[in-house]
Amino acid sequence: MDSFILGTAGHIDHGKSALIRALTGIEPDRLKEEKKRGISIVLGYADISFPSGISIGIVDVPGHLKFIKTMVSGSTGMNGVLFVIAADDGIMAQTREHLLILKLLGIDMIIPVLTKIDIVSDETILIREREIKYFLKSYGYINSSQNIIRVSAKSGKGISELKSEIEKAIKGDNAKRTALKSMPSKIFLSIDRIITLKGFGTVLAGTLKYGNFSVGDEMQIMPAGFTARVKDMESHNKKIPFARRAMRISINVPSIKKENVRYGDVICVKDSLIETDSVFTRFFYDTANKKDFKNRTLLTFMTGGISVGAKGFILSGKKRPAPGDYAYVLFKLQNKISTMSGERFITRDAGAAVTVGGGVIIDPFADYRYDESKESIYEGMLSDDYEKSVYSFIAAGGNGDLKEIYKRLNLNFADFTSTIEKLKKDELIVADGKNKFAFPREDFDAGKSFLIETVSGSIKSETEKKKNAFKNGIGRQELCGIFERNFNKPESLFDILMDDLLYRKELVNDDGTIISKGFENKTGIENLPDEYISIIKRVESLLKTNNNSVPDLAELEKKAGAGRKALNYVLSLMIKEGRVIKVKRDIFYLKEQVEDIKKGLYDFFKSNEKLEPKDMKEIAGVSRKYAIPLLEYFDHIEYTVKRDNYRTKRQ
Ligand SMILES: Nc1nc2c(ncn2[C@@H]2O[C@H](COP(=O)(O)OP(=O)(O)OP(=O)(O)O)[C@@H](O)[C@H]2O)c(=O)[nH]1
Ligand SMILES: [Mg+2]
Repeated sequence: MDSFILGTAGHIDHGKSALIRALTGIEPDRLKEEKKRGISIVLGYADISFPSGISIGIVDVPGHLKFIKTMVSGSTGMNGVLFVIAADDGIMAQTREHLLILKLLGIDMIIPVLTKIDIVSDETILIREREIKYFLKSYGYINSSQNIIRVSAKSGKGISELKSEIEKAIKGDNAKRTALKSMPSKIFLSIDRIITLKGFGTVLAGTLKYGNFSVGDEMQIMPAGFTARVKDMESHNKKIPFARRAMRISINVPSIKKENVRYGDVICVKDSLIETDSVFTRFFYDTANKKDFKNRTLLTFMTGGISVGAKGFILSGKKRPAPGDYAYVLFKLQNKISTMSGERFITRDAGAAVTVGGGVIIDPFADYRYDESKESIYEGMLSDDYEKSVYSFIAAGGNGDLKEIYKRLNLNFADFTSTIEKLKKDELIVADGKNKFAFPREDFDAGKSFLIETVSGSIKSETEKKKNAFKNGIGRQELCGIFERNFNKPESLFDILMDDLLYRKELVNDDGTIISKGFENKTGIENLPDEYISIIKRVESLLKTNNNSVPDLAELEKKAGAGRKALNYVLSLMIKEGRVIKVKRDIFYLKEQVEDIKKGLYDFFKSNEKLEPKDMKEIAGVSRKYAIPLLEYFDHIEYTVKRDNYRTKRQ
């Protein structure tokens, strides 16, 4: 079976199903009711083999106005279409609407077929052919040299000619697809049949639009999120071990309950798709509309097999697109769906009676604001060249979360990862070491300058700096806040930038405060303004006043005549320079005091093995209030080891 799905399209009763019957010998109208009423209601399936060995799947759609939804869902997986017009009627309402839908779905391979030629005159045939050529051209199907195939399903006339035309089209399509390098897509199947078979359980069917997989693989059903192993698989009633793109398949997943699956749910690889209720699109507002497109109009949004209420928010340029205009539109959906970039959609009016437009999903979850200057990036997101599309997703302005970006575009994980590596190597993007976040090179460079300038701007002149010792830099958190507010980029970029700047020593992290390069030597005590120097002097003398029974922090604050903030700042500088040692949260000693005590301990251990609290009291000449913190401090610096209620010297 070759990877090609041929579909039908055209007005009701124009002979679509009869044509499939004549081509394949298979009856596409299986339902009793279809036979009784003589119309198609659901999608019909058939397949056909050609003498050359090619064999393909066929999907027959109903033409009735009421079943447009079915027509849309059937058409999304089609690679080519037999576009059927009955010679007696000519172009009718659903001839137009189906062609518009095919155009919006991006299906450009159509074979026009004029049916029922047995009941009209040769002259009528010529008139119809002229009408059809003109009509196809008006929808942009401009290949006017293309043959319109004349057939009669009744007499069989033209059927063999049609067969060779189909074979030619498939070969052309295959050549085109091999030429495109954008083939490594992820698995995507929109469910169009849900069946329970006695003894087998749930069977889900649809056209495998992209990717390929095998029996035994784990699949996920989105947006519900259930995962299951594929137990068995069939295509055209034959068991198959392996499914390829564009095959019609049904898969047996006994572990999934039928009632948990909805039409239009998507089968994919686990964690490869997002769920969303807001999609960013390029929208075509059909020429046949009478009025301009109104913002926030309630519409029916159809993609794959899904049909959901939606409001369109016009993002781009002209406020109200006129009939025939393209516009960037954000659709807010009433329910969550799963889809991906590049998927097509149709919008009908709220009652779903008329197709008003449709287009292509650029990003199924835009986490950035629309920006007119980025339109070429938005178009790049749809590029067939996946290096370009991955880059464009990163450059669109979101938070750079690569896992989320992967879930939004149609590229399998391995190719996505290698594309990221390639873009990094080409210096088009910058990512963190673990490839969690990535940003375009320009944003990275601009962000770097912004941070360097912000930090150096915070350190004004030497005199100003001296006036306010705390403004010697910016706390990392505060700097991040300034970055997010003024540079309009997310924290993830800030973190990558900061790591890089610190690694290259363009900025310096001074105990959580970010300071400029070259300033690291100017934060020392000798550069402090005089009032701080005097606080330092007072602290030093206060710590010495009562031998080793030093004042605690509260007392220091009282006696040094400095605020808590200034005192803490001064103490942190003294600790950094090694002049003061923090023995406990609120107990500080001068370095020489600690050294004296240590010397006392050294002498003590010459003739003793066990050090008890009473010994420390004696050595340091202090009460229990200080002895215990001092003992713990010496444990902490690994000079002593605690055992039960005494200490020994660490060997
Ligand atoms: N004389 C003649 N009758 C045809 C031909 N093709 C189809 N018909 C008849 O036209 C009627 C409709 O044919 P279908 O094939 O059911 O039409 P359809 O396009 O599938 O209709 P829907 O699926 O309901 O949209 C049937 O009675 C067919 O027998 C033909 O080439 N010649
Ligand atoms: Mg039919």
